[in-house]
Amino acid sequence: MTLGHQPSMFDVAEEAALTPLRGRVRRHVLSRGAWVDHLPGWVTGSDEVLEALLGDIGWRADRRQMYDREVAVPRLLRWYGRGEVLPHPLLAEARTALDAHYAPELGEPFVTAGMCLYRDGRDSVAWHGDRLGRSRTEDTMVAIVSFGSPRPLLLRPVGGGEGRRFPLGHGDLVVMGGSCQRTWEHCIPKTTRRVGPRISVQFRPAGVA
Ligand SMILES: O=C(O)CCC(=O)C(=O)O
Repeated sequence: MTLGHQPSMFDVAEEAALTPLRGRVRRHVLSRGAWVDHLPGWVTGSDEVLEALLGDIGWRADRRQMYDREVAVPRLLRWYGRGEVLPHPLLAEARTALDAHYAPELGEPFVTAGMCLYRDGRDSVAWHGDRLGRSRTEDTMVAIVSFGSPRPLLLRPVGGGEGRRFPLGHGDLVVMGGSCQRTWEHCIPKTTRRVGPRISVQFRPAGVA
């Protein structure tokens, strides 16, 4: 992968490491049983994780049907199922830490890791909720760790209402929980600003997609 990436001037730690979650994650309560937890800078030394993810890890370009034509999905995708070895050890540590922190509330472990590569500002994901699996009918959590160029995650209530905006920078954590996938929608909008690559790593419980 030959995407231009400038090492961060702010994240000078050499080895990737996690900072504590307890007492530092801030919960933002949304409406109708939805919430978002946010922890900027959860991972330090994120450059080495980004470098690994920008390597040849099997990114694929997807296509989808849009009315009568097939169009390219504007981002690259890589899906890690249960038991698949993740491309950097920090990611396995992150999943373990998320399990330890959220298990009492979630009641089950995070199992899959979906990854999206936004190559530049033209890549995006449109408004949606993750409602293909159990999340269509059940409360759940989707934990996202972001690497690379900052991009905002926007949220809005289904059916209209005031939205929310969470900036997602290098090493930041955001967790969408409760009814968020059913009662709210989220997106990563395109931008005309010159931005470098961003990779989103999404941890989900089994059967949530
Ligand atoms: O890029 C992100 O952090 C969000 C990705 C997302 O919403 C999805 O893949 O369903």
